[in-house]
Amino acid sequence: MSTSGGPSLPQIRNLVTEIPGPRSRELFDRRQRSVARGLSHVLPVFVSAAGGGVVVDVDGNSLIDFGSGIAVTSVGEQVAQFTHTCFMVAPYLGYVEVCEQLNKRTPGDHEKRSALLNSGAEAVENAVKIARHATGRDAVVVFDHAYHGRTNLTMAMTAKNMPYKEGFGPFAGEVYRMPMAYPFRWPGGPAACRAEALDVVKNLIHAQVGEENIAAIVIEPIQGEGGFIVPPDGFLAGLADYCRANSIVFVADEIQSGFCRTGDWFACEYEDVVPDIVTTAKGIAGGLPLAGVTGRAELMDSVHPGGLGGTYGGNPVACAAALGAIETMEKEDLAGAARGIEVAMMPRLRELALSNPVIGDVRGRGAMIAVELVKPGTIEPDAAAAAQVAKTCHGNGMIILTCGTYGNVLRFLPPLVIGEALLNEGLDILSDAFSAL
Ligand code: PLZ
Repeated sequence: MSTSGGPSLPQIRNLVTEIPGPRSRELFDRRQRSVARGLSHVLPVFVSAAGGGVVVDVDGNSLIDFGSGIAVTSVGEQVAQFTHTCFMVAPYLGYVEVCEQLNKRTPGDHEKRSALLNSGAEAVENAVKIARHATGRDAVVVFDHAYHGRTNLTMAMTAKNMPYKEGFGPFAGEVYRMPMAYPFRWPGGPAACRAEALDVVKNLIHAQVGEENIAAIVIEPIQGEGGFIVPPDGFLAGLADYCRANSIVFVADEIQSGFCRTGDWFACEYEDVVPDIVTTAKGIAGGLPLAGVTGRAELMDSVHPGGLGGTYGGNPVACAAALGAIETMEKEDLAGAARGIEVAMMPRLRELALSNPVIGDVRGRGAMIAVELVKPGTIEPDAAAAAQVAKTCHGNGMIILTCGTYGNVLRFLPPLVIGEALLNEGLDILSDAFSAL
């Protein structure tokens, strides 16, 4: 297993066991218990190193490589052990281990399977594919202010036209949009939102789509690009119950909110909501492109072998990075660190709101916090003020991002490992920027 790879690997074919060997067969059993059946392999041999023209497996067999992971590793100069085999050509342990971690860490202790992809959008696409395949239904329900990606289907699922959709249609069909439980902008205010939102959504679904036609309801437990919108307690749980009662797959898009960002491993945990499928990306692999779809075993494995895949999905280097990142999150309790960031930031932002009526709402959870800017005394969005504050902060050496359907939300996503001094300095810069408005 510790064979180092790269072009210095002996360029010989050498078979020391049958193919697949006993160690590969053992790992394949483990693969069957964690990875979605829809991903198939050319050869069920687990790779431990590769380089030049050979691939070395976990049993010590050295195979000639005439595949290059489907035409990728053309020059044969892979790093340390190997950069790529393509999981569909020959599996490797890192992929299985990431799936095991996802299965273990995502909400719910039911039997799960995972599949790995390259980007968040691809994960959402696959979640929809799987839900449609498992239910035999077509319709997908999404929400106002949703962001799910930039591919054709995920553009259709994303709410905001400019810049994401303008001029890029026609979009995928069978996507239905419902009002989001957005307390600050709910007609009648936050209390009415809590009381009414779920019923409004259920009634609209019944009238406009029909429960029995819906494969999946897809929602970000805290909406990201749309403005860090936190639905009132009970909304997600009610939606999950409704899905269960109507055999609809409940998909939580945790691509932005997942992996400790909101103070739990996943934002759904805050209310003990257990989704049928969870999509992940971003924080999963410390900057390397990796995304996951994790779901109930019976849903995931409803897909025929070969039905899921992709050349790079679950690339070995990205998997190694993910395993390292997940270990760090656990060891350094980064979920706890995110809760600490909330404790440090929230009181100061609330105080800032008292002296700056342009701040209409302060919201978020953990290290996913935002302020929404409005014309004082109204809920009319003030995108110019948000842009101005962001610009002042940038000029003073601090990166902050805006978001929201109306571009009027300043969002704060500090790294979970940020120190207290730096965090406070950032809040000082922000406060000065509001004073300068
Ligand atoms: N689902 C909830 O937040 C990505 C988009 C940046 P990809 N959000 C950042 C931009 O303007 O392109 C995102 C998300 C949620 C899906 C995605 C899509 O993830 O990895 O960018 O495809």
